[in-house]
Amino acid sequence: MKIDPQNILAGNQLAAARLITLLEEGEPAGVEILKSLYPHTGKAHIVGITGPAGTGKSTLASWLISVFRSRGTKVGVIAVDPSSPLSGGALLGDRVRMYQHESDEGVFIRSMAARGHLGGVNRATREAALVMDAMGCGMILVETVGAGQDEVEISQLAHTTIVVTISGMGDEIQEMKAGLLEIGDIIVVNKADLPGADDLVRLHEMMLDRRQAAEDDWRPPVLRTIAIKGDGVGELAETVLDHREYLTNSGRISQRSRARDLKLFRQIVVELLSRKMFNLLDNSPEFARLMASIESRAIDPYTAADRVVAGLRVISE
Ligand SMILES: Nc1nc2c(ncn2[C@@H]2O[C@H](COP(=O)(O)OP(=O)(O)OP(=O)(O)O)[C@@H](O)[C@H]2O)c(=O)[nH]1
Ligand SMILES: [Mg+2]
Repeated sequence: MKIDPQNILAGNQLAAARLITLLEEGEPAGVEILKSLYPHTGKAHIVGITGPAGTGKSTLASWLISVFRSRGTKVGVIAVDPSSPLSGGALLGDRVRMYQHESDEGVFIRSMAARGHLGGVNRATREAALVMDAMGCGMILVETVGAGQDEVEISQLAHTTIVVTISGMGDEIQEMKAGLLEIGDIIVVNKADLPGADDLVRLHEMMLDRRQAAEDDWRPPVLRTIAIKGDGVGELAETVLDHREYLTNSGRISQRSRARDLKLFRQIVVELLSRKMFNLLDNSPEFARLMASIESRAIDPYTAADRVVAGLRVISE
């Protein structure tokens, strides 16, 4: 079915959902539409919400949606690999609240599979964010589970990264070593109704103290929330807006956006190159011989790959 880019610009959710599916499937038709939408993007503020599993990211996201909606902002939500068995496949933990959002034309929710990609934030995620941006979503929330490797990627996509932690996870120190805190523009200690929250806040502050930073740098605020009750979520939303203002005033917002676009560009180049290369290689008798040699163990895959790469100029058109 044909997708009219005008419908997406007008905020049509069905058209947007179809386009995101095309993009996920890597359909060239999707990319053509995205090209025409691109000039209308660049206005959304992208907020990453990351942290270990079960810390309350979805519950917080749900509240943020409510707060931003009450200000009349259109909100897009991307849940990368929603894993919580609690949500039973629904996107956000609190199904009742989500249900309310789902009937709200100003909220567009999409879940996406990380597809084994280490980063949890793959090209399709970036593209979904572009589609939501073109739809007029002023805020885009991207929820990912921070498992230790993917923090950097979410922080490259997002303008503002919220790191959600809870006390009593046992491996708190481990998590900080892994760099989760490093990427947070805002650190949240959620489940502050449970014991140990104050200690964790102090621990986070201590880690931040040790971080060498320039005078005018943004020091990530450490906020306490009780997401199940909505405590502290208003302040969290305010802090997101403060951070956006800081980024705008310091000129860092364009830096982050540029870095994001360059990252996407590099991903696209890699994908296009590898597709093109394998198209060419599949028709190459030399490549077929190398594959046969690997199968018969006449050559090791490393040496074979070296030969392919060394011969690359041969296949350049
Ligand atoms: N006691 C307490 N429980 C909370 C709080 N916030 C969330 N929860 C509960 O924690 C559980 C996980 O919440 P989610 O919002 O699904 O957490 P999540 O980080 O999105 O989980 P994943 O997406 O699976 O990583 C749910 O049972 C929530 O009701 C809180 O402030 N206090
Ligand atoms: Mg979740």
